[in-house]
Amino acid sequence: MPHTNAKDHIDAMLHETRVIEPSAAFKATAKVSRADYERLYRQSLDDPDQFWGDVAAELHWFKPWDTVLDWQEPHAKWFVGAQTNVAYNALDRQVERGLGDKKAFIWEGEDGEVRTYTYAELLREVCKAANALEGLGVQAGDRVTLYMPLIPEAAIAMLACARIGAAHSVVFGGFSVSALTDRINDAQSKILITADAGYRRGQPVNLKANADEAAKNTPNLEKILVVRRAGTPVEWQEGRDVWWHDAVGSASEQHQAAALDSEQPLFVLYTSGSTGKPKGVLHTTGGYMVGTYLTTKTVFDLQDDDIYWCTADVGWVTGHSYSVYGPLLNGATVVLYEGAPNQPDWGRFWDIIQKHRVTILYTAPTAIRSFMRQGDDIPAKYDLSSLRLLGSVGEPINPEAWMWYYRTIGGERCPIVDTWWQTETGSIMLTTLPGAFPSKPGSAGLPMFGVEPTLMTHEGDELGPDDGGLLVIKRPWPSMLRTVYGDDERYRKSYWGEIKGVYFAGDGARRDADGYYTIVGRVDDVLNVSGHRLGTMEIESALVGHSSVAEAAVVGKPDEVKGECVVAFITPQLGHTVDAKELRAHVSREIGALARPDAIYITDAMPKTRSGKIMRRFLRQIAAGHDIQGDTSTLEDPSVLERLKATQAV
Ligand code: 6R9
Repeated sequence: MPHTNAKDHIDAMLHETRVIEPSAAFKATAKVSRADYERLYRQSLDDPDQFWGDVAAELHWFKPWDTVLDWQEPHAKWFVGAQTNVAYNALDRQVERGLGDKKAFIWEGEDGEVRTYTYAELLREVCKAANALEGLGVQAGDRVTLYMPLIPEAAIAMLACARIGAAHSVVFGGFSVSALTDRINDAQSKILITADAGYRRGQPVNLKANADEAAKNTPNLEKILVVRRAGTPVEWQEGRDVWWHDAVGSASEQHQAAALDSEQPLFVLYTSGSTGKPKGVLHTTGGYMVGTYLTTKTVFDLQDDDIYWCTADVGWVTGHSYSVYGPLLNGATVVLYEGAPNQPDWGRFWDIIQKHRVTILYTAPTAIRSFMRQGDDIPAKYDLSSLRLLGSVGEPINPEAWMWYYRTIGGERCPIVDTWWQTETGSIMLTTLPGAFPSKPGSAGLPMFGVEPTLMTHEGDELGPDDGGLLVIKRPWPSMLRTVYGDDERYRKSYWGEIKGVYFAGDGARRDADGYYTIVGRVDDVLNVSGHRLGTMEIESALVGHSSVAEAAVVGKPDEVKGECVVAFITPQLGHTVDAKELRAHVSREIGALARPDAIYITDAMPKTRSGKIMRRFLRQIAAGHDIQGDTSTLEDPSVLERLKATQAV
């Protein structure tokens, strides 16, 4: 069963009995009432064609669909035969319905610079960027890699790709050269879009220098389009490198959005799995558009005058679905913030909320716990009265952090939506719609429209309430991943092959008598560090790639702020000494700083079974400082455990 959270943490969630009702005022204007939810949810399961057809009809299609769903397990096609364009729906449609002068983006740089774009302005920029990309030879069906800071050009580039039918592959700006290289090669991108540098905690991060390094080992890459963000010096390769302000700056403002097949790939986004290298999760056009449109509208109860802020970087799926596509498809005003939450100090988020009169805040538990540690007097200095709804995503939120968020940030006035979903699901799967249901701190809640979850054993037996089990989804939904890019076999095996006939999410969960799901954590070898997914295998293979390391085992350890942190056990190569500092730098180079081990145990032997398998469950106990529990008799040499317990981590 789930091992990723401390036992007390799970206990706290399972014994949490508080029920927090939305206020009468919130309910009065809410988009979806409890009765609406019950009726629509029923319809979404009983008559999915009607339900999804009605939702899709709120958007623009160049050609209508012949069939809503074609399901040949495990492959789904949604809105079969239809043609549409996500960027057209996000921009042109909004201008056509009179929202041209409404603010689409309010962007704030870490250095305090503010830029705003109306829908009409954003449409113009996206048209120019689409023309520029076509001028560089990008065609429908190509992949374009983005390696960018959270600047408006990142969203503009994504939308420009969507407009011409090229799939974007956004690589988080914190990933290393080697991670970038692998992702460019896996997607076979011919074009990379980057910036000279982005800002992180006041320091420029030289993205272009990393891009130059990656370009040495990416034979298919032809062009690098570079946004000037920081004004830092860059190396330049004539013929290959192109400035954004030249190519986009001189491009025409007229561009006709391509009428794309509903199943045209929209983006690839790499995420960690339990085995091997990261998987390129592939999402397509029509279904993803409908899923993010509906969930943004209902979960965030979007009203015309909301100022909506999702703090996720576009390098993660939350940034795709809820900083860019979902809110723009709904014509919302979206705040984007480039930098760190503690720059220049821990009041930065509250300052942004006060300044821009943010009404909806969507952020991660790890951020909430960091703020909580800084004390209540920091948020108390700011006017947070504009807020009316709060959201949480990325990892389980402990009830203590939930209550702090509710009281200190939300002033006991704002409902909290705890949203469970994944890169693979594309949009929110479980939550409590804010005006329809009470929340229970720590529990994600109920299924969204069209989502049919249950709990199962590994053998595929369904479990009743209060039995912890594996969270699965029993039928396809529009925004689900279509495949793993270039590896359909891996798609079949990882998602629809683990348990026959259902989608296996990789999470363990419980369900209470009201049908609320509480997620207790991953059941596979995936860690969740500050809301970011990392495969233990990925980190292990980075570690053994270092000349001083013979063998490595990586486990997660509960962490008060990050949720989980990385702990590595290392046996050195004969005749080598392990330098922990160097090893951490090595992992940063191989994957990125977020994968750097917090603690490293250097040992002469690992606890192994007689067949040579490392027993990670004992390593987790040691990392957490717990007593050894469980049967140690299968170990080849039980004394290894005693020696490990006496070892100091470095
Ligand atoms: C959206 C996103 C997915 C994994 C998922 C689960 C964890 C996400 C959660 C949550 C408990 C929530 N997770 N939201 N756990 N409560 N509200 O985070 O996607 O990066 O792919 O991570 O994150 O373990 O399986 P992704």
